[in-house]
Amino acid sequence: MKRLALAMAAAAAMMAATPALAHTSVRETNIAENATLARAPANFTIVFSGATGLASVNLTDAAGRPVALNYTPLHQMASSFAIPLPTLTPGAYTLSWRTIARDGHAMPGAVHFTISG
Ligand SMILES: [Cu+2]
Repeated sequence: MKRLALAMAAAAAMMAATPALAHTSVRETNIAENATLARAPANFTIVFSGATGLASVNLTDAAGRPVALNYTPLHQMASSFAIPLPTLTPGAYTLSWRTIARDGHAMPGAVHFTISG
């Protein structure tokens, strides 16, 4: 068991060290990290460096409570996505997402922002 655990740790380390050729990175979002906005834009837009699968998008408030989003992940890869945002009351929010790269790896990302009202 110990040998297996070591082998798995070594494999994980090798995968982590592999250049992320198959992965896309976030090129642009219309909400910058730590932005303070008077009100939320109609859509959260996110552009990746290449086609990727957007598996999930979640919005939570300052207390960590989920805020419902009217967004159904596409079943196809794309390099940009627009997620409709509801009207948001003043406060701090976190938008988080998970992309699935062509090689199947999940890549999380998030932006934190504040609605000043
Ligand atoms: Cu990968």
